[in-house]
Amino acid sequence: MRLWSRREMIVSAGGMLVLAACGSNASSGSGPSAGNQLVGPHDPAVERRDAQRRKPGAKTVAATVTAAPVSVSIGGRMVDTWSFGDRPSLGGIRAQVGDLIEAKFVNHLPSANTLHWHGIALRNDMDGVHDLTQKPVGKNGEFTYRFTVPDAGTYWFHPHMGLELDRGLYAPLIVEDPKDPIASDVDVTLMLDDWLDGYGRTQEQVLAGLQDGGGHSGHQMGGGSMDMGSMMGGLNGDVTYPLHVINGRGPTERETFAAKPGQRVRMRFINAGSDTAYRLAVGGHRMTVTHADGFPVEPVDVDCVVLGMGERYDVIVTAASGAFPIVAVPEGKKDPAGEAVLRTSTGAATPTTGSRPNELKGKQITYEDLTATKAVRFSSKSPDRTETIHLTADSTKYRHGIDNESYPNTAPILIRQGERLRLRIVNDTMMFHPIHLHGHTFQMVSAGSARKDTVNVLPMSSVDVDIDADNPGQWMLHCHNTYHFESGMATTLSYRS
Ligand SMILES: [Cu+2]
Repeated sequence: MRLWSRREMIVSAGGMLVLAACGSNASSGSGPSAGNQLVGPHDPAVERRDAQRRKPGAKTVAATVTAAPVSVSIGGRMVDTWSFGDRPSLGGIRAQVGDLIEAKFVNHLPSANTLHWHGIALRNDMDGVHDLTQKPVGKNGEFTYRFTVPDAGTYWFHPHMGLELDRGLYAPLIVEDPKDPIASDVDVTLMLDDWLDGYGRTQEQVLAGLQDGGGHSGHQMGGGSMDMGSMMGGLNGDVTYPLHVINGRGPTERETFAAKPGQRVRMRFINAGSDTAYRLAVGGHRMTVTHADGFPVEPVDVDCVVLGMGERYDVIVTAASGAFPIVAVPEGKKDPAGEAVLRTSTGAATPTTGSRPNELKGKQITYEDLTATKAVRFSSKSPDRTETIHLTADSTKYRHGIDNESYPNTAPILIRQGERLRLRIVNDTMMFHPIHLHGHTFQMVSAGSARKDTVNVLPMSSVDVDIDADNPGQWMLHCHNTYHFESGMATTLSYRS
């Protein structure tokens, strides 16, 4: 039951979250008003849970993540953008499961910022959501994120402020498992992104255009792109992009990944886009999907994968001899595709830019195909309770929300540690929404059984997921479309004591 709206939640002077409606004060955990208090990011329950993740002798991986303006050639044009490295997608972190990450964030941007570690079951006070788990880090400020990475997999990090994700602020966080049963000879990461900076429109202008319902945008006004045959089953995006990039490179400057014929190439695909799902294939190859959102699945062979924003797939490709296009087509859009090359032979002709491998029309991955491996499958207990939320939109004003309220006025989803919640997410709109939950990897119920942290909910459809409440704190649940999120499609999974 969802009783309180966020209007009734306040953060006390001590930084503890309380439900104002219940008149409780900032103490937490026990006492006469126990049961009415929210478990805030600095609650002792967060530290208790985190202590269970820390292993004696764990290695510390130290990193500095500097967000700064950069000038870089993208799509053959020098553009000014914001990035963590010399180019978007650079400046990532690699660690091993169980390591303690100590990442010093240095903000050289003109605006305040935070870092969010997408997909990691970390301690709540390190989750990087401004005003929910920490204060934003101001210009020239620093903040050190310290957290254990309890699960191997393909993750990434990005800011959680406004429209900044539609700039170049993203990089991978790869957590290796020394005992990984999936052997590979080559291990590469491909970050997909829809690109605006330097091509005439700012993110703010794009949002303003969407709010006006004019131009190419708007749900109602004939904008977006209607393609009923595509996987997303309806409107596929609100924004037309001049360019789509893989690892920060346009099609004419695409990256080449080298391997030898017969080698097993692990490709980690990450959709860092703001408004674009991608259909991705490697010409001349089938691929074996081994992980979804970082967590292992029973291997399944497909020709292509489709990723919503925030989703990841790891695949294994057994490299043939030659040079092959890697193509990420914006699903349901007419924009030019993102491209890269897999090369295993120096003599082979380079694939033509703009080629469209047949594999794009072949067997694509679906959630039904994905089964969590035994090692990560939830126990068989049935859910303690079920809740339903509706994804809603007022397309004339470009307002998005949950149950017809926009964040921060949405009602939190209240939960207690130890519960299993079955969450039904119903999409009442004509757009797909990749819904992302922080700090947890839920299990799919209505389609396959993969462990995931981001799930595409198709237009006028619903998805059921099970959430095991094992990570106390305050966690965002939101649409990973940057413009939907910014216009209100968000709530929190709120632990209470
Ligand atoms: Cu959305």
